[in-house]
Amino acid sequence: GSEKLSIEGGPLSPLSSPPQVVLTQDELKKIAAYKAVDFVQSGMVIGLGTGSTAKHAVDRIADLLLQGKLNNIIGIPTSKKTHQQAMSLGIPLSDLDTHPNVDLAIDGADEVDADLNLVKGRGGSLLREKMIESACKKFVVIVDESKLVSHIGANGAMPVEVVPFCWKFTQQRLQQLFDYAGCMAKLRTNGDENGDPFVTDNGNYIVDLFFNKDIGDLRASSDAILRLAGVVEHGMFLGMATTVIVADGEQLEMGGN
Ligand code: ABF
Repeated sequence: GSEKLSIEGGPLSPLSSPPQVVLTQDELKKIAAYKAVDFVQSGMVIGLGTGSTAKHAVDRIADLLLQGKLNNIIGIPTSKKTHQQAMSLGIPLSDLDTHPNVDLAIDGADEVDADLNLVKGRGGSLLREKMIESACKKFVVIVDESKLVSHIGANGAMPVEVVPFCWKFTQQRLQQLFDYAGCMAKLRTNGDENGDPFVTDNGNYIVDLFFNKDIGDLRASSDAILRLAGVVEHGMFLGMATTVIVADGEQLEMGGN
C-alpha cells in the first residue's frame, strides 16, 4: 500500500501553514518497530519476528547491543530469513528447545482487529511465529495503520500451512469447510511461470483461503481448520497479542498476560 501519514514537523514559519513531514509506509513501520524495542531489557530472551516491519526491530536490537545499551540478549528467530539477518548483525541466537520460555516477542502482522486478533503468514513464516509467540510472556505486534481491520479474514488471504502429501485433497477440504463464507482455497506459488509451490521453512506448502463473507466465530473456525488431517497450522493468531503498536504512535494495550 501507499498510505501515508502527515505529521507536523520542522520550525513554524509565520504567515504560512506549518510545514508537513510526510512519512513513507516504511518509515511508519520503523517508528512502530523502534517503539516495540523500548520493551526490550538486558538479559531477555526475545522472539525475533519476520517481515519488513519486524526487520526494523531486529536492526534496532542489534544497534542497541553494539552501543552497549542492551546486554545479554538471546534472540529466537521466527524464520530462516530472520535467523540470517540476526546472525549477520551479531545478535546471539538460540531456539525454543534450549530456551522454551521467551520473555518477549516482536513481530508484524497482516491484519489486526479491535480485540488484537491477528492474521499472519502472508510472509510464509506462520508456524515458527506461532510456536515462538505462543511461548512468550509478552507479544508486541507492530503494524502500520493499513493493517487495522474490523473483521479479520475479510481483506485478503488467510494462510494455512499444509503438508505437501495430497495437498489438493487438503485444499479441497479447507474450501468445503468454509463453503458458507464463499471460500476460494488456492495453493501459494513462487510466482514464477512454472507455478511451483511456495515451500515454507518447514518444507510444507501454503494454501491461502479467500472469503467473500464473514467467517463468523473465529475460535470455532480455528478449531475446525486444525482438526483437518493434513493441516499443520493456520495464520489466525487469536488472543495472543498483548500489545499492538500502530505506526502513528497509538498503542492498544490488552491487560492480563
Ligand atoms: C510476518 O510478516 C508475518 O506473519 C506477516 O505475514 C508479515 C508482515 O510483514 P510486513 O511487516 O512486511 O507487512 O510477521
